Amino acid sequence: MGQVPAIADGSFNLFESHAILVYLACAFPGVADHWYPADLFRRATINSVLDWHHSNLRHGASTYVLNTLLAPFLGLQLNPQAAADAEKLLSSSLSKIESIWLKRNGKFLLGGFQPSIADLSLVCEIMQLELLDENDRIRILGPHKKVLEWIENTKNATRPHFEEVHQVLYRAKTRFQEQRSMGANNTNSSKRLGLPSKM
Ligand SMILES: N[C@@H](CCC(=O)N[C@@H](CS)C(=O)NCC(=O)O)C(=O)O
Repeated sequence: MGQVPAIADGSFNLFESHAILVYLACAFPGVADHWYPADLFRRATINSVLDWHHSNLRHGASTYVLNTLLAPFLGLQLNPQAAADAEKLLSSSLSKIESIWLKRNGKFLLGGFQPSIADLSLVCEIMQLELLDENDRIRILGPHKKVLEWIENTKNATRPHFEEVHQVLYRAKTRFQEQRSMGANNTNSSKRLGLPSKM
């Protein structure tokens, strides 16, 4: 497919992030139940959050980051109208996460005290906002205190792996910050920023 993420487990190849998460949770007996519970209702709810994610949170976050930052590095033009529309979808998605799935007292989605693959997928989606100008990031995320708390809970629950897998993102963030402070964030060479070819 030419897309990331993708995995190869022996001769079995798989793409699509959510299919990969479900496969990994089911393929290895040692994976704790809370990641993708055997209980039919909890599992079905997690599946519904994962499906919702793609056309809401992901669509909003990735379209916003593309049209405010990444487009020139992919040979595309920034589209302010698409960015404005995406910000609305992103903000309403963050509000829904708070009012529907973080409304209970638990530390994770669906009121849980341990994370599931839905926490991993949704928090990792939000992490791309780290690349944004700080003012934009605070404007979008600042009003969502429960979301900020939940991101920290997910980081803490998955340390040190969380920081390890986000190293590429943090390096790109530093490069963007350097470019901004040099007043030269209009470069059109992803190589100069050391960005991975697929982000
Ligand atoms: N629905 C897919 C989306 C994957 C996706 O959009 N991958 C992007 C990077 S974030 C990609 O590989 N783009 C390169 C391309 O499409 O050629 C998933 O959840 O895995």
